[in-house]
Amino acid sequence: MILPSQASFSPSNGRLSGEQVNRAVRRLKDLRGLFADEAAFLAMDPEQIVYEVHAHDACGPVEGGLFFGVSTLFPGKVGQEYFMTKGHIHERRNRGEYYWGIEGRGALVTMNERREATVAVIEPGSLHYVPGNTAHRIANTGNVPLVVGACWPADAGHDYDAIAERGFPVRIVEENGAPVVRNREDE
Ligand code: S6P
Ligand code: ZN
Repeated sequence: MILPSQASFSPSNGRLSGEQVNRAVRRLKDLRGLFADEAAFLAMDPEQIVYEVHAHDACGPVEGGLFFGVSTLFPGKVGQEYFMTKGHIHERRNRGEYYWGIEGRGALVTMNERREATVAVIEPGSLHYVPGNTAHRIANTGNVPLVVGACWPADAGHDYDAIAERGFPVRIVEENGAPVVRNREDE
């Protein structure tokens, strides 16, 4: 039996299209307080789009279901800090997730429950497993949009508040034209 396709995915640029694709945008104003350089942040256009997430979430948030998404994070910096996603931990803490690089270059930053961080380079073809109980965010360290695919359990949920107060322990910043990892303890 041939089932109707609900969406299509472009392997070259990651574009998701179809009726059951949800699109969300996050603008600079949605990321207030995340970047180190508050003065630089306030000098920028708050309506500027920082990233978009297209998700095929047709099954709804059911146990055993899966969601598929593509995040497009535009290039840019606030001060010396690269544009990044808000970052979250899954509401159902033990839910993991796969990420893979499609286009552009960036960093995947994770933080476990002991506040230990890892940073991995995302590039076309890189594959990343984010275990459960682990907060995650991506940063665009290049000059072109960073396009990243993701697949996660439909009932995972997103908890932004749990990490908002103290944030991640590291920042991804440009130094002498190249990305480096800066420990926030050194700020
Ligand atoms: C969902 C997955 C991604 C992010 C997206 C935006 O579990 O990790 O689809 O939602 O990259 O990031 P954030 O932190 O704004 O949800
Ligand atoms: Zn996630």
